[in-house]
Amino acid sequence: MQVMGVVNVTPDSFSDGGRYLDAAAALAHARRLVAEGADWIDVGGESTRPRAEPVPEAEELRRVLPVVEALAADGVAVSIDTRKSEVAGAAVAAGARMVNDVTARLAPVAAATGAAFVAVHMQGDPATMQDEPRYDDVVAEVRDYLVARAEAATAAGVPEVWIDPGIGFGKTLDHNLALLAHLDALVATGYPVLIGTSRKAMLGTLAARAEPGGAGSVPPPADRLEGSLATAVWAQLAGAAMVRVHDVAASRRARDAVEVVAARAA
Ligand code: HH2
Repeated sequence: MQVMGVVNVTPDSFSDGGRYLDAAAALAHARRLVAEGADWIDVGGESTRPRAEPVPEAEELRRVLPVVEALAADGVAVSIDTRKSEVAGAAVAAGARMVNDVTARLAPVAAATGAAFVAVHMQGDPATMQDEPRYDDVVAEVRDYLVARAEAATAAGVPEVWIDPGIGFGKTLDHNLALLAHLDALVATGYPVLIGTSRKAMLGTLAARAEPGGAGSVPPPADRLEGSLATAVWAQLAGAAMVRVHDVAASRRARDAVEVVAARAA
């Protein structure tokens, strides 16, 4: 399983907003994640957290392009996390090799440029997605949607298509847990599966519940490492091909430890 390190060049991302807004700080952080063992760096210039403010295209380009360009020049495998085709296209021209799109609509950019493409499932959009998410059968609906997007992307000429159930994107805790519990349904599609649980709200809720008496306080995003690692290892054991994480060193060590045991079991 590969590890993708998150670099948010944003003022408002839910866990690290504002820390790497300046290109030099973002680049230094990305290089640290590479040194810690990240296989990919996912660069984003617009938060997709619930109720995030949309970012104008010129501003998003200004945030991400210098970071993408410098990392690509280092030989780093860079993914661009965007919902805008112009940003995806410019980032690939600057050296990004993967388009990570939570709207699952940017396959044409990947097809035209030869980049890999991640189709992510999201119900609604970030402005409203957590208001009242509903599914009859969340696992089947997410799987069928992702397979349809992946087939369309392949038919359009995308050379490498990934699928991602979009943990927290228009999903309740129960929906997220059902998707994690049945990751095998996504793995069985044959498309490589990417999972992003790192520091997300569901882990804060679970951590609070796990305190004695079930009445703990919700830890802030940076204090959700245990849940992030546990769910990354869960995804690894279920056959996920990559996890998208903020804490690369710890995730990579956990991944490696599982691989050592798995090799012994083989
Ligand atoms: N989650 C976030 C952003 N991009 N991309 C994929 N493929 N899968 C995910 O689960 C995913 C994603 C949200 O996390 P983060 O980037 O840390 O926060 P924000 O959107 O607030 O910048």
